[in-house]
Amino acid sequence: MSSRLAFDQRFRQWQENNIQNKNLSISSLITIPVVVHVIYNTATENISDAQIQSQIDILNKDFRNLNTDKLASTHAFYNLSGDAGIEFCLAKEDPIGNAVSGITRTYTSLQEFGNESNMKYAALGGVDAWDTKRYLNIWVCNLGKQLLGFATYPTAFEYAPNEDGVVLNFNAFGIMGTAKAPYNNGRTATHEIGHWLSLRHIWGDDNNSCDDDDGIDDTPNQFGATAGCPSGVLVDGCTVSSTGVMYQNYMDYSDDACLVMFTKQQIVKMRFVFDEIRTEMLSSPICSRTTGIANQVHSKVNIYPNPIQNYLSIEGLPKTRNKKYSVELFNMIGELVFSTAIPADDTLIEMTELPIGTYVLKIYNNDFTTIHKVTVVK
Ligand SMILES: [Ca+2]
Ligand SMILES: [Ca+2]
Ligand SMILES: [Zn+2]
Repeated sequence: MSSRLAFDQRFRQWQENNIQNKNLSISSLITIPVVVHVIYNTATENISDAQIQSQIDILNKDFRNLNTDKLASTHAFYNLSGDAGIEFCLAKEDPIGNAVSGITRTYTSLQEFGNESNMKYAALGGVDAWDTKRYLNIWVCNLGKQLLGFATYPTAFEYAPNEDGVVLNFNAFGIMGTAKAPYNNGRTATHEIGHWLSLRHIWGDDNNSCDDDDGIDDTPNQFGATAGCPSGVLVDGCTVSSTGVMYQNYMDYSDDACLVMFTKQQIVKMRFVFDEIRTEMLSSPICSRTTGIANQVHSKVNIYPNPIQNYLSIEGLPKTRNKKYSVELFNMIGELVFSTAIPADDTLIEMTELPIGTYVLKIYNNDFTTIHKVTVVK
C-alpha cells in the first residue's frame, strides 16, 4: 500500500474514533511560519518582496474563506465551503534564532529545475530547507514551461524531511510582477499547500474514471481534471446531479479565477495533519516574535547623501551571521540597473554612471533586508 493511501486510512480511522470531530470547524487558529526561498538565474526570476507578500496575503484569505471571489451565498456549494482557520506569516526568525525577513535569495547557475528536487539542495544549485518541523518551506524558481508547482504529501515528512514543502514556478506565484495569467491569482500556492496538508486532487487521480475519489465525503465524485474556467453547472459521468461537479475547488485544475473554495471535510483533513504529523507547528512562536537583531538596528542603517551625486555611503548594517550584503538598485519600471556586494562594514559606493532619476535601493542578505527610495542628481 502506498504511504499516501496508508495516511488516508489513518485519517478515516481517526474520523471514526472522533465522531464528534467529524464536522469540526475551527477549534483554534493555526499560524504557519513560511520561509520563501527565491532561487534565480535571471534578474526577472528574483521576484520582489511585494510579489511574495501578495502571495502570503492570498493564502491568508483563501485559508480563512475570506477571498473576495467566493461563491454567492445562493450557490449550491456555498454551505459546503469553510474556513480552515489556518494563517501564514513570513518567518520572523531563522532556525538559529536570528531575526529575518522570511525570504532567502540565492543565485543559481541552473536555468531551469523541472520536476526534480534539486532546488531543495544547496549542493545541487538550490537552497537547503529550513527545519521542516517548524517551517513551511516554499521554493520559488524557474520550473520550465510545463509546470506550475508541486508539493510533498505529509507522509514525505517521515521519510524525506529535507524535501518537505512546496515548490512553485516563479510565474505562477503571487498576483503581480512575474505572475502570468491565467495563474496570477495565487491559487497554485493554495492548491499545493492543500497537498502539503494531505488533500488529493478532487477527481481522485484515477486516469479519467469514476473508480476512485479523493477520499473526501463532501466533494462530488469527478471524472477527471477540469481545464480553463467553466461557468454554471458542470456534470460528468460520475456526477449527474443538478449541482454538478465542484470545479471551483482549490484541488481541481481549473484556472486561478475559478478556484475559490475548500470544503468542510477537506478542512477537517487538513487540520488532522496538525494533530498527527505537523504537531510542532501548532505552538510555534516564529510568527509572533516581535523583537530581534534586525529590528533593533533597523533604524540605525544610514544611507546618505540622498539625493546621490557620485557616491553613496551606507553605514550601520547589522552584523548578521551572513557577513556580506548585496546592494541592488532598480529603476522605476523595476529593472535592475546596478548591483554590487559589500561587507557589513561602513562602505562608500561609487555611482557615477547612473542616469538622473528615482530608484529603489535594496540592501540585503539572507538575514536582513532594507529598502530605500533614492534619487540621483548630477
Ligand atoms: Ca469526494
Ligand atoms: Ca475520477
Ligand atoms: Zn495538484
